[in-house]
Amino acid sequence: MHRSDDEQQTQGLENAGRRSFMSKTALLGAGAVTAPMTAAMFASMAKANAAEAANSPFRHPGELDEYYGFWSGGHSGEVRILGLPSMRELMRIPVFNMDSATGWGLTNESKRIKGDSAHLMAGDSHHPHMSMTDGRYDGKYVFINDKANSRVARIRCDVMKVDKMITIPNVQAIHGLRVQKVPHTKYVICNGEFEIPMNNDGKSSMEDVSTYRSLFNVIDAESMEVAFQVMVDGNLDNTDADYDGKYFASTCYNSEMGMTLSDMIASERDHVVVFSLERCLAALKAGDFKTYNGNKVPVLDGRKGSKLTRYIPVPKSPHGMNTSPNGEYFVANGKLSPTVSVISIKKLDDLFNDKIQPRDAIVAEPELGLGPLHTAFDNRGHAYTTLFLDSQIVKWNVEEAIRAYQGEKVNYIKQKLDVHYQPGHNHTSQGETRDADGKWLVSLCKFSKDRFLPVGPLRPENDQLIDISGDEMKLVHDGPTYAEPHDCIIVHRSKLKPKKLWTRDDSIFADTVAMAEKDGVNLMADNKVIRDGNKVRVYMTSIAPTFGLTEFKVKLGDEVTVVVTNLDQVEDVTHGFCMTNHGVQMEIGPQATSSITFIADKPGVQWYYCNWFCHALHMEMRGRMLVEA
Ligand code: K7E
Ligand code: RUQ
Ligand code: CUA
Repeated sequence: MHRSDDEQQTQGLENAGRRSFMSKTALLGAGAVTAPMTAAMFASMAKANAAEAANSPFRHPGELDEYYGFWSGGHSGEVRILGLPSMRELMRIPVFNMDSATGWGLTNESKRIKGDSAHLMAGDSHHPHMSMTDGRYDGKYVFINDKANSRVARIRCDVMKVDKMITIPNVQAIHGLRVQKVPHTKYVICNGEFEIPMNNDGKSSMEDVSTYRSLFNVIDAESMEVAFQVMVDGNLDNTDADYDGKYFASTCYNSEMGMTLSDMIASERDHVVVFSLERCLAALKAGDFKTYNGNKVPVLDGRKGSKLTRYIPVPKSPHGMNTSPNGEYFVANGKLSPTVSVISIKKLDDLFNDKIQPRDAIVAEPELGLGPLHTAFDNRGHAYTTLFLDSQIVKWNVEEAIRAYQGEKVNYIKQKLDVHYQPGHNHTSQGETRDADGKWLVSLCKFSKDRFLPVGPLRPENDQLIDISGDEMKLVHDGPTYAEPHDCIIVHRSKLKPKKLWTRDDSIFADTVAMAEKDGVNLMADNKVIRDGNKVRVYMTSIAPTFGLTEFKVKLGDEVTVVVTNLDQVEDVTHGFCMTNHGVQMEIGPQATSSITFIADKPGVQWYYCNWFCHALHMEMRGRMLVEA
């Protein structure tokens, strides 16, 4: 599947392209023009340079990026923030993983947020998507799924930390996730991928596969509770929402309900399920639902023949689902078929009112190449589809594909660009919103093979940046990344206003503040040890380069909770708290409170220290826990 045949030649060409690109930019920077030129030559060159400079991937030291990228960390379980177009990694947000730098998964605050899954330290994040208002990013939240443990988490973009996480009942493996785009993100939608018996209690038959179901999940974005689920035929893969606030669509790759690979790909067609939000809400209101597995989540019946859904047959095993930013089309990507299926959203009212047949909603099925997985869009009517097997991005014109489907002779394919190698998702700058701007495309390639220095059998992936602002796609940057960015979004920096300091009323540590109040402790001033049976609560402040307590005493076997409040008001002065030899570490941001609980199971002197570099005397920022045997 690797393109070893012509790869050397391809790489040579690209290196040449890249060199000339850099030298041109360098020339522009130096302002040097060596050969005499006519005014016309100069004007045309200046224009070309200006266009290139306007979309340059280079950011010089101290220059800020134009976009935030939110990257899934795949089975690392995290989310990463990149700056684009430099592709510099700016931050990591621990989500479903455990993180020793910040104490995510260890602190009491993170355990409360993780709730019933506080004990899980692993995850598989795929699809980060930002909340929207009227089809545009609103900078409030980023939602992400955990395929491994069937969870959904919410990142608060003012502090870039997770503030809610839920485990979805009645399903296994949450895969595709998107948000309602219009009128605003009231709901987050996501797919249960692996079909399971309803109920899955080990008492109902596990042999009779006909009882297995997948559910579509609709989550309230504010409360982060499951509003309702919809039972479907077949499993579900990826999903997206329209720009009218009416429909959601999901791909299904195993309509056969096969339990083995060969069974799963047996039939020639699978389908796209379209959900009517209005009809689902009406059924919910009418009490037209059942519950399963002993929980109260309402499950609507959206199987074939239901008025809540429509099933549109498409070539077998579709994967990605992408809505065009003009709100006209759902595009289902063929994966095993070389085609994508373009569904006209305008025709869905007629489909739901039984005025047309399901296949009548398809307005184009262009043949693009081998292994189409995901499609992104610019603001000029083009679509960009990843071809996993061909290791290419194909740029095509949507309206021309529709004309070709109607029988007109038109070549809708504009360009195929080699990428390195095997791309899954791709994403354009703001391309899943009305603000699609057609400037950048990122191709998330699963393999990097010969593109970087070898680092052992496990290789990085390759996130490639492509300039799509001109007529031709140009590859401008190779970005090695750690396992495994499935998906990303590219958000203009004007949409986000992150805080520089924490505010004391933050909900993330509100419960810890309440605990201190109950103990009569003023977190902003007091340094106190409170004993409550064999539970000891140690409250201390921090201000560079000292902790408010340089020693405290406990008894062997005590359960110790250390609560640190960082009084520093200086931007960027984060402290840490690490108890040596206890696996205890956490971050305390400026003006934040963090807490961590552990058993004092080692007698004698136990040093604690600050593990976030904060001051010239950072090494001296430490104290002793004296543990009496
Ligand atoms: Cu295509 Cu999980 Cu979005 Cu991977 S999925 S690539
Ligand atoms: S997946 S694009 Cu390899 Cu998890 Cu598919
Ligand atoms: Cu405080 Cu380092």
